[in-house]
Amino acid sequence: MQLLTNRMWDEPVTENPVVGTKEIWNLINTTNDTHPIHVHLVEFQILQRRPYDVNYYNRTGKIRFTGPPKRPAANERGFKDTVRATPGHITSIIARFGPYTGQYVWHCHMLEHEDHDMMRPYRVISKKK
Ligand SMILES: [Cu+2]
Repeated sequence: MQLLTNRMWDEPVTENPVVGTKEIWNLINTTNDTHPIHVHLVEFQILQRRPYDVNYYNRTGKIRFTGPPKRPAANERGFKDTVRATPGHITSIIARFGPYTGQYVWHCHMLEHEDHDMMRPYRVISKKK
């Protein structure tokens, strides 16, 4: 089964961005498929895709890059709600989370994937006082 963050849909939230702040999310694709990853609520920009050693990562949990970062194509440089996470790459996106707090989802947009179980909740939380 292909999962996000190695977790099932109904497991506790693991991503908790603070409203109004920016986060970079690194999508580490360990599969042989391209996954169109869709994040609800926000529009994001694609920073780069960088090839890495998938086998080494699967063995050790550590990142070893195998080449330089690649900039997104011209048609990918605007604000997006979905990004292709290509195999063998870490795809980095940046988003400002808001304007609302609450619970949203992010998921692979391939129906067979999102249904089994490539969909995760995330929560935009209030500013810490
Ligand atoms: Cu997928």
